[in-house]
Amino acid sequence: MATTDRARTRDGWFAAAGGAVAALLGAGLGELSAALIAPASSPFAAIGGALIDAAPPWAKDTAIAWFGTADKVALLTGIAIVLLAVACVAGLAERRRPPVGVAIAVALGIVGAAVALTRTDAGPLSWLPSLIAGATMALTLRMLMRMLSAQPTVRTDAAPADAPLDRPQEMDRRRFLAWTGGAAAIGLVAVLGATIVSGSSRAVAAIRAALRLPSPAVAAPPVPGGAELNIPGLADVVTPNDSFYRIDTALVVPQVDPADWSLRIRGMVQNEITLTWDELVALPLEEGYATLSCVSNEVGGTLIGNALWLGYPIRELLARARPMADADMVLSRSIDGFTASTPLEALTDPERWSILAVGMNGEPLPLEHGFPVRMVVPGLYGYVSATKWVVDLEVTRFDRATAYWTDRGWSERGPVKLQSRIDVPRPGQGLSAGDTVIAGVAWQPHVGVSRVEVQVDDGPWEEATLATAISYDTWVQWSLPWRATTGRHVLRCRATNALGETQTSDVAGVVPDGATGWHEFPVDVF
Ligand SMILES: Nc1nc2c(c(=O)[nH]1)N[C@H]1C(S)=C(S)[C@@H](COP(=O)(O)O)O[C@H]1N2
Ligand SMILES: [Mo]
Repeated sequence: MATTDRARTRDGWFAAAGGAVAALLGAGLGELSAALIAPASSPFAAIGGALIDAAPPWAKDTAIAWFGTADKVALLTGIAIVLLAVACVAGLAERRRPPVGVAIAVALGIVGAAVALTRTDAGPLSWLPSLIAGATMALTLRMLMRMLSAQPTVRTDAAPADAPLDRPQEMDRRRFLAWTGGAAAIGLVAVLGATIVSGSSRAVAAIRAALRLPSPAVAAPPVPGGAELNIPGLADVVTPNDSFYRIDTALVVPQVDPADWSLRIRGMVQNEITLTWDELVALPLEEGYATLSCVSNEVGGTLIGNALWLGYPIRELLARARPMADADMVLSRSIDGFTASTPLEALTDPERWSILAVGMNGEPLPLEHGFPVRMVVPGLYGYVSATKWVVDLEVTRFDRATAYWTDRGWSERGPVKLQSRIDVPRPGQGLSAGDTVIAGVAWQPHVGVSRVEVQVDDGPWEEATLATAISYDTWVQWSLPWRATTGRHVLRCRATNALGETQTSDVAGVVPDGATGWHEFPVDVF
């Protein structure tokens, strides 16, 4: 009896493993065919993208809070785990009650295909990879489970408990294991192949690497000598591209060849415009520093960076397009369907350096920062202004159109709030008593910062020394010497902007239009 039971549990494990392997093979061939057809049609990317778009705002915040910029890896891992669990269930079901497992596999394929069809960046064949994945999984499952149930596991004759299993049955198990192993190997090779092939959409990376941007007609003045305080642990005043925060809804970074890129300016305009890459870079480009920040940046958070951008003022293009008098918004659209609503006046204002950017810190935009063209609008959070891979500007009205995040509970307008952050010392860091320094950054792009004050415990607010700001469009570093005494101390800071307004102590979360409150935390001095 014991042997029969053992054989039954063992076959249960085999069935679950067979399900998992069938799913691996299906997913592998699905991803591989997607890589060959179009990266955006990857079943994983389509489902992940749909989940991102459907996620309520709190889910987005939690994902960013838990995983930071690894939120996409976490999401894909989550999808893989769920798929694996469903696959194991499908394996068990197919062994017990065929063709239930096959039906589950087919259903997975159909769901994937349906989701892929709804993606805005879907090509005409976007449904195919998911169906290939589902069909492969179904066929593999059927074949493997047939081998597994070729012989009844529960023998009706009363065989002695320790009798060896029948030869033919053992043969079937061996065959099952061999085929399962083979399918797993092919699945892994397919996944590997998909990674390599989709990497060959590195074609665009190669195009970017070979690209030479024109020199600016209007160069940025050099960074003032006193702008970088060079304090270890303090954020660099100019953020290098590879450490610049990245936030977007794109699971697969859009691959846009500049030769195929064009921008349409349309909607409530008297003169619709189409601009190609060659036309854009032939215009007199301007260079300047601007600080970009995310509305999801918590007080003290790091979803902010400052870069040297190269671009062309959007106001010049809008002047050519001639917006109608009653238009008040520009809905910018990315090639992957993301949209942002920017007040028209922020883009036409001669005082605001709103640009179509092509360069970042002396290079073409990195792919994940919007290559070949993105928007940058100093003073507005990224979600209402900084559209990456931008291909369309629709002049419209706030009461006629809403943007991606507005549809998900965020404010339709997002001016950047006055903020300051302590970088040195770190929260919770242990310090030795004596002379040290408190340092950080403060910002309200397009307005500018005039003062930063620091308070230790309940002591007086002390004015920090501001570094030289690069411009009112950038953040500014600050520092204050501190004679640290033994014990636990709470540090806090607050900024005052160029208009004389002091940063509010009122605590607000990031939804719907950006966090407020003072950055404060304890440090232990020994
Ligand atoms: N196409 C596209 N552009 C986008 C987004 C996006 O999801 N898709 N996110 C916006 C948000 S919320 C921010 S904060 C900035 C971030 O730009 P970065 O990733 O270059 O730092 O991009 C903006 N542009
Ligand atoms: Mo953002």
